[in-house]
Amino acid sequence: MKHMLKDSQGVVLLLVLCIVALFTVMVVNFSADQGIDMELAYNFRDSLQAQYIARAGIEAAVVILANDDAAYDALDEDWGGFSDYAMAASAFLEGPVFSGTLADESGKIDLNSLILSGEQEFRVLQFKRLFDLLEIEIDDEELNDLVNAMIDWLDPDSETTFGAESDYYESLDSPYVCKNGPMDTPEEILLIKGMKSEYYYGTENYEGIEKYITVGTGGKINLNTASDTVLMTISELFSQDVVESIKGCRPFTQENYECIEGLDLGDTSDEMTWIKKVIDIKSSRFSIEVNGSMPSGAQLNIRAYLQRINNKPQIVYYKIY
Ligand SMILES: [Ca+2]
Ligand SMILES: [Ca+2]
Repeated sequence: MKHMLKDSQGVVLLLVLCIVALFTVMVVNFSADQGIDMELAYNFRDSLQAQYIARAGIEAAVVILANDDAAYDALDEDWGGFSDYAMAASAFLEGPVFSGTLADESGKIDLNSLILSGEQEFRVLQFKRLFDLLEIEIDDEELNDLVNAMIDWLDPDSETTFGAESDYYESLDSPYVCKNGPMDTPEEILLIKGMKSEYYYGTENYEGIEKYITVGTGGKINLNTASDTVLMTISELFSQDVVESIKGCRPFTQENYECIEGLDLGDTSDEMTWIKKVIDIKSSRFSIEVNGSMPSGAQLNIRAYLQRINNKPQIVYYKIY
């Protein structure tokens, strides 16, 4: 709750103002509509209001990130307290509830980076290490096949390199074409040959990869926000001790990693060159999930991705569900 002590009133006020402003418009409109089927009207009003609450949350996230220092990104900044602000804003609304999360996607593994030239060997190892760390029940051959199919899914050509291209996907009962380009959402991995829903969502025996993967970040890992598991996927050199040291150094506000113990950054090996290339202290992409709900039970969720382009957050993906 440390966020609530720092500039929190301004952010909470922003959220409340966004929501109340939209609410007022809706209430005025519906007061004039008497004489029609009131129950239908109330249902419609509630679901529309839920949508406006959620939309206000997205707008608030954009404003918070527009005012954020883009030089570094860490959870002690305003955006890191978004969930707390949402809770505080709901307290002002007396009935309607607004909740949401704002997360740094650069704390996760970017699937689209799997085919980056010069890095593919390390990217493949990183992806396989994730399955290993989560103790996902998949054998080496199946994991190899999955990686090859992912490479074919992403690469622009239609030549199968031990994976699968459109000729395979078009032969399925519900056929579709191979993407041959970057994925738009991480869930797209579920379309790829060899990927099973249990690997993605997990089972009672193991956790799935869902919360550790992303797309569109460019592949850098933000040391300020990455989970222990994601940090350990970077290299075998990221032992539990190194991970603890990284967490002790947070927040990194400059690209100065000397604080980290147990990692010889002066080493000139390929492994260390890769590590230095992949680690970062900032994010280019954030995800936001918001829910607006009314006392009647009407509710609506919005998921959006915000890409930071020239230091300005822009919505690049938006889905209402
Ligand atoms: Ca920042
Ligand atoms: Ca291809």
